Amino acid sequence: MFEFLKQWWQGDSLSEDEYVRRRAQLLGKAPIPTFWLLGKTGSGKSSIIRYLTGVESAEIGNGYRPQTKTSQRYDFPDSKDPLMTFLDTRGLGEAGYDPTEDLESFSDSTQLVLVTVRVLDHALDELIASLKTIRAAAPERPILLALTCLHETVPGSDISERDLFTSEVPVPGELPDDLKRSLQHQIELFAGLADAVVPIDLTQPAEGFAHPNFGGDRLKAAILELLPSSYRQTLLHLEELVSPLKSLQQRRAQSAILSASTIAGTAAAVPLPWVDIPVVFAIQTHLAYRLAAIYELELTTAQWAQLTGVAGGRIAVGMAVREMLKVIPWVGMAANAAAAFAYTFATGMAWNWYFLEVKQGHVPSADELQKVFQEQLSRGAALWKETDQQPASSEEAPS
Ligand SMILES: Nc1nc2c(ncn2[C@@H]2O[C@H](COP(=O)(O)OP(=O)(O)OP(=O)(O)O)[C@@H](O)[C@H]2O)c(=O)[nH]1
Ligand SMILES: [Mg+2]
Repeated sequence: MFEFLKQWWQGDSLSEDEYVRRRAQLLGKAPIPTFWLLGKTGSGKSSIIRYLTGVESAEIGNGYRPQTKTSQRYDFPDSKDPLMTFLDTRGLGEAGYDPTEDLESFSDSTQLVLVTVRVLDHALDELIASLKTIRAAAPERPILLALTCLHETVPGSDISERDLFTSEVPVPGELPDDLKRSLQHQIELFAGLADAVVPIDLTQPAEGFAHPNFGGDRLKAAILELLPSSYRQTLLHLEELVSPLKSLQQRRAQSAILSASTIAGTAAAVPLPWVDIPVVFAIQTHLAYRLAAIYELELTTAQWAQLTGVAGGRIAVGMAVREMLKVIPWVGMAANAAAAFAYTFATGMAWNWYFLEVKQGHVPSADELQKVFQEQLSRGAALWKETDQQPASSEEAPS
């Protein structure tokens, strides 16, 4: 029966094969940030992934997939609905890391290189040489240097008690002399290679430092500052997504919604208006199935009809455009992308709400569902506007 409904809902717009093909294509173009992590073993790459995603190191380890001889890939939260990708380059520091193969396989798809260096590490010739090659290949791609393990320069004291660092003052005068000297040395070494330098100390809570995620906020702010604006979306809303208050199901549902909305936005970012409507609908249909599966729900025909009737793409496209123009005041290509993003977001959020209600034994009415959809449409439009128009600043960074 599901197959029948699916066909009815999709009409003859896209075959399953065609959808899979188009989605893969779009995924390649979608603004899903990809970070290239470069650093010697033990320099803090995994610690940064753990901090940014909230996922435990062991789980990250299991989620790695080999990418090239020297690098592995980690998709957050998973490769099904990726919101962020990390390429973790290993083998640095062992003689003869050659970034050529890594450059060939992912140079075009990474927006930011994140270099990790222990502040006391002075054997960096090889890293610097690789970094020069990487910079020469794409001088416009930003490179962020994270100087890690700060406390090793001042054994016995806790510099995380007060954060004196700012983006303007990378080496504050009040720091202990040894730390100042080490920082100064690394900053000079990477001059011209790093676009920003962020000193951090991501320690384990058991180590007993006042702030185990010392410098984490500054790291996030620097990443937001350097990323192309269209890629900031996920990062800005990550805190909400990984909120420990939410159940695993809800977090998976949220990331499925955000990921589908981002891909839908990409599908619509084409010069002709609404040229990719079929693919946007197909993305939404698949999102509905994905959400139902996440909540382990079987939909009845009546529920399905109600859902698609309210938030469904089958209602005239013209109406959707009119709705969108009320909340999004601009036209053209960006408006298409914004509309598809917000529309998919609202659809997903309305379904998400519906499934949660059903789980709790309450089947919402069409009016209630419509109300949630409208609210989420404004929210989706606001999310897009926020990332599209505002330059990132440290105040905006999620804390
Ligand atoms: N104190 C402190 N410890 C850190 C910091 N960054 C990493 N560590 C610790 O150093 C060890 C290695 O860190 P990882 O994040 O696993 O290093 P990595 O770069 O992923 O290392 P490989 O996976 O071997 O390439 C771990 O025990 C971390 O807890 C930091 O900034 N401060
Ligand atoms: Mg690691």
